[in-house]
Amino acid sequence: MIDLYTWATPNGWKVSATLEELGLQYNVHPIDIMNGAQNEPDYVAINPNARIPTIIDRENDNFTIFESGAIMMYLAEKTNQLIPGDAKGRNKVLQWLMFQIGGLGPMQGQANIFYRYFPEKIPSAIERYQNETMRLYGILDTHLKDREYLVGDFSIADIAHWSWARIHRWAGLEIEELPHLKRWLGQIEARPACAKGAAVPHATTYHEPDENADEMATAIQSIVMK
Ligand SMILES: N[C@@H](CCC(=O)N[C@@H](CS)C(=O)NCC(=O)O)C(=O)O
Repeated sequence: MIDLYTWATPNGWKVSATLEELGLQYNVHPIDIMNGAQNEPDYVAINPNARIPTIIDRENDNFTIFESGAIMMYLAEKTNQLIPGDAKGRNKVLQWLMFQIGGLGPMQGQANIFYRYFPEKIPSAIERYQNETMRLYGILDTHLKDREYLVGDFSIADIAHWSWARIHRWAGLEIEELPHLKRWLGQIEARPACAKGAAVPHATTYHEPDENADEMATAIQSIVMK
């Protein structure tokens, strides 16, 4: 059994969707980041960065892992699924996974911050991070032009990018002009396991901001400004 410590955000979905796709049994421990649960000493003891997600693999000497990408790699390697069996294929998945961890995640995260949460609206900061996120979406779109998935069969690289790109509207971005990205997003959204993972620990409306968006943004603002 695996213990998953998470909250309803893209980095959390990366792991819950991976667990669902792999059909692994797991217990969910919600870490309410809006109320500072990530900073509690018991949690920081398992995640020194005080961020979600974290897992503990009870079947492997309580092996504890923080950083969503490292967790995804561990789960894929544990099961030999969602990652190719050959060295080059594995490295290709790692390349796209790293591209998400070092590129899309941080850039879209900052676009969210300046577009949604920052109390002062700074047009140049919003533009910078929205433009950079769109540039990265464009790279994914071009790559997906001749491919169903990022690397061969569906893999953890797809789950990682989908978890972020699915909430492009939360960053104020539309992808109508990126047809391959749009097609791929729709394909993954339609996978029952991914949809289930994206509702852990509870469903959200980040992907389709509604009339509650301002209220959600104000609540999140408090953790961003700390
Ligand atoms: N590099 C980390 C980033 C994790 C991260 O930033 N998690 C966010 C939610 S998406 C969080 O816990 N935020 C709480 C806070 O900012 O205090 C990973 O990929 O696991």
